[in-house]
Amino acid sequence: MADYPTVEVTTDLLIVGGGMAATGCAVEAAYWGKKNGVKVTAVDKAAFTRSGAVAMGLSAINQYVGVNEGQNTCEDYVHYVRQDLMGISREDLVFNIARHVDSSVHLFEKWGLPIWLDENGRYVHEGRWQLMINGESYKVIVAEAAKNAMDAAGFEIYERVFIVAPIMDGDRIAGAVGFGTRDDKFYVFKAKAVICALGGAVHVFRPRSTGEGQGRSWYPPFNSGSSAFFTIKAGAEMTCQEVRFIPVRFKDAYGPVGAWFLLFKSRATSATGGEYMVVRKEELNNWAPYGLAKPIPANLRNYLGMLDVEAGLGPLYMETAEAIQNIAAQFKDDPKAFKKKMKDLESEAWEDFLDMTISQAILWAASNIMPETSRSEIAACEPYFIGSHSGASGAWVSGPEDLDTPYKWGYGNMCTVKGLFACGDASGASSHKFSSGSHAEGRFAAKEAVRFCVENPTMPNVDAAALEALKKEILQPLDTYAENCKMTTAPEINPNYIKPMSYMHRLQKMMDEYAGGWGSGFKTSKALIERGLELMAMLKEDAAKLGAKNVYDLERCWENIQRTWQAEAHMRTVLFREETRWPGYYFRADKPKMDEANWHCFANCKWDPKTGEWTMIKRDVVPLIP
Ligand code: SFD
Ligand code: AMP
Repeated sequence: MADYPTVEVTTDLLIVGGGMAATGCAVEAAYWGKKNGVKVTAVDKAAFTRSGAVAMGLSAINQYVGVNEGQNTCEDYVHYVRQDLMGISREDLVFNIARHVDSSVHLFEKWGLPIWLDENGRYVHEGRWQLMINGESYKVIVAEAAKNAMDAAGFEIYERVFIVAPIMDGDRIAGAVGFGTRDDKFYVFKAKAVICALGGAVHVFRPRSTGEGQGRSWYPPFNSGSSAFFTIKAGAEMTCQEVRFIPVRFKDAYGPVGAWFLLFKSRATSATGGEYMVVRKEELNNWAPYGLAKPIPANLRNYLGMLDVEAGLGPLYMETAEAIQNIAAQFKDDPKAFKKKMKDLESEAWEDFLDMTISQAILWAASNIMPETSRSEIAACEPYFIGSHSGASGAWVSGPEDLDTPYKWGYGNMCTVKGLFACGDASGASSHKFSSGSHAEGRFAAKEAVRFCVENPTMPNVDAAALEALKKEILQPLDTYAENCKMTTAPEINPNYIKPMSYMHRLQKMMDEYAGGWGSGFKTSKALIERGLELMAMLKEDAAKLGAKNVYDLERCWENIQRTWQAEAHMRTVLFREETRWPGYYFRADKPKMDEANWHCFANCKWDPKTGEWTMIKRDVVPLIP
């Protein structure tokens, strides 16, 4: 076995992940942990200050309810999410996040995040729920607060440790294992409770950006399905694994569109100039009641654009020039004011990208796009798994104790596995939490997890032999490579192992062609998924033959194995749900209609660690409020 010394860390509460949700966990756990004598430890595969989806920054906070300002109520937010997710959401979870999110935003501001203010000192809204920020250092600011809180409480953060898998004591969580990405060590974290906040999954499907554009994606390529893998492997019930998210973005560099649609009130059009949201309005009748209420769900907005593309009316465009001119038009009688407004709008347009998707600004510059004079191409991207944005995949977690909800089996945000909690992208059916809601949910989950530790003070048992076997399995790709790499002159090609890049391409091709990726026009069917699952079984056999040249390769190997489990949960659930509910995300061509009578429910799944069998489960959707 590769010579990796084992480092053992014993703690009470382990937080895995260091993104928006985990930083929320850290500030709250530090406070409650210190107060209650519960030791807290956090682990991130990167560095807290620049890890996860917000690494590059963001230009907006997408969830702010504004309860104090009397702008909205938490009930309004529940209605919004119910509508956007075509009726399928855990309203108890959505409500709980909504009632805590404003305080997270106020903390961000206190910690130094510049939120745009108008001339009356009020937050500038991008849309009803969204606030504009100067957010290039958003993650640094939020991470610093988390690090300070952990530090002040005397708790440790491990950075650059890749978490691979949970460790179990029967059906109770007992910790997690992983390896250092720079120090060639194997880490064993033993804990009474674990919060999983390992982000979403990118590059499960073939991306649009391949070849020279490989690695470019909307969501960060380093979010690779660790949350799904971790919770599935622990035996947790999962939900909404079919509800992937397809963002529509500026083409090829994935620049955000929210500011254009909401702040600049831009239109999106086909090549011939038709506005698909207007031209194809009739189509929305087929998706009633959701198609007929406002705001029109994100997947239906996507779908109308996709119909234009299918009809040969592509490319699609964001009418940036028209939108800018429309806003500046109010100053048309004052040339000086007009010029100034145009300049301001132009810089806001560029800043929107420079705050969060810098490569889009570079691409605009490189391709002579001037937003005030030329329109710019948009396109539906490849699918992503992200429980925090407009998708919904994640673990099935317990609702808050004080709410009247049937979904309660323990502590708030605890999975169906004792002691295992999930939040952010890792928890499902509670979409539209975004960066701020993920942080708020993390705070709530951490408080509950500390309570779990106080009320369940015995340390779980961990079988030493099982741990040693896990270590061997995790380091196996290094051994497989070392034993065989001399057998061919080109070490990339070898009959005895598969390199992680080749493996990833195989996974992505399979998902694209059989599970409705962009290459298949986002369409799939029972027969395609069944064939995909046959190929998946063979891919999983070959996963045991992954070869890693060094620790970086080892990380890539495990990221891809984790993606594979996310992919399998997705295919199984798409197969299970015999209808099309989210056209624009995916289309079951053999079941082209929504079936409210039979499928107005959650489609859950569960993998049994003892038998290796998957079970599919229907769960009722019970509204929290009328
Ligand atoms: O414009 C391991 N998001 C937006 N949210 C907003 O509020 N406003 C926006 O403007 C947003 N937009 C946006 C967004 C994201 C991106 C990438 C773009 C644009 C380009 C969404 C939010 O960012 C998102 O909702 C939250 O960040 C989710 O939080 P969380 O904690 O669930 O995920 P994370 O922040 O990515 O953190 C994951 C962490 O896990 C670590 N990790 N650590 C150890 N071992 C492993 N195996 C690990 N695997 C992952 C990561 O390092 C990271 O720390 S817009 O499009 O709408
Ligand atoms: P995006 O940049 O697409 O992620 O959008 C940012 C925010 O605006 C998210 O909360 C989206 O759900 C919302 N949004 C984007 N476009 C629209 C639209 N056309 N109508 C309503 N909400 C939108």
